[in-house]
Amino acid sequence: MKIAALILSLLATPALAETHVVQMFNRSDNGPMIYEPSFLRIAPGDSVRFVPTQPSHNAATIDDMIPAGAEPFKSKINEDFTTTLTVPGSYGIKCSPHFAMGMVMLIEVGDDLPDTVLPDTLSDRAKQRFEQIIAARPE
Ligand SMILES: [Cu+2]
Repeated sequence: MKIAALILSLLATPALAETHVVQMFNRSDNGPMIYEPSFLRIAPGDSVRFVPTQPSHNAATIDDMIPAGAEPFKSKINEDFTTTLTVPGSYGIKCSPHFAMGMVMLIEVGDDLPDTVLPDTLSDRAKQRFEQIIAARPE
């Protein structure tokens, strides 16, 4: 009986931090200049790896779209880049050369976050894309 309880407690141990893969495309089945997936909900301490599946993209945090206390980041064009997100909240991610064309994605770190606020500085295309992403995300 004691052994069974021990095994159960081991099984209940939280999973190790995960790495979530995001691919960057000039065009995917879902459209041009796009991150696949364009939405992630991850646990604090998980990592996100941005893979340049097609060339000429990067991943950078958008000013005013990262949680207070989180560290901004910006990968190099065509870099295979991994970052670990520890501060809970919503992170807006942009491709620097294609931001105005709406190449953005949203990462939610943690659960039960307040609504994402879209800054006025977004281009119309980026704003539209975020609105689509937010509308399509799971509860
Ligand atoms: Cu791009």
